[in-house]
Amino acid sequence: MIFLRNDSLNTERKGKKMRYLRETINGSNANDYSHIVEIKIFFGNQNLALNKPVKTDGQVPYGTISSVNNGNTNTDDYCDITAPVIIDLGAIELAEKVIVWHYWGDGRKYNCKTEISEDGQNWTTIFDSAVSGTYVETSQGKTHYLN
Ligand SMILES: [Ca+2]
Repeated sequence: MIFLRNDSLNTERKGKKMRYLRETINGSNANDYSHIVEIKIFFGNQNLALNKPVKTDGQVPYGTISSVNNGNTNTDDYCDITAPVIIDLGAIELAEKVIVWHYWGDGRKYNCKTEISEDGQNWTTIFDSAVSGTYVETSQGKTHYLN
């Protein structure tokens, strides 16, 4: 392994190109509801997803869909969805990591899948609880690195 003495020499950053993020939730071990608190998409310290257009083909029985990417990670700032939500960055961007918060107030675990796409047609799965297993929701959210 090579360690560079000067970080400025390391100009090649990791990441993946993406325009869309799709989050699918199928209830939790607490109940059948699918709650999203926040999704952030980072390059460096910039949250590319903040207040970008977000849509769903389903219903939002509780809350407002804008809470998905309004920057507020408080667990009470959630919406309930009946179908996947899609965030549109508006252009293809390089992203280094995605952080997802579902309702985290009581340590529950959601059945969830996170995918990214450049064109909205071809999707790459970056996390699937059916494959990787579920995890306890916390205030820190769940980070998925795009390497
Ligand atoms: Ca929020």
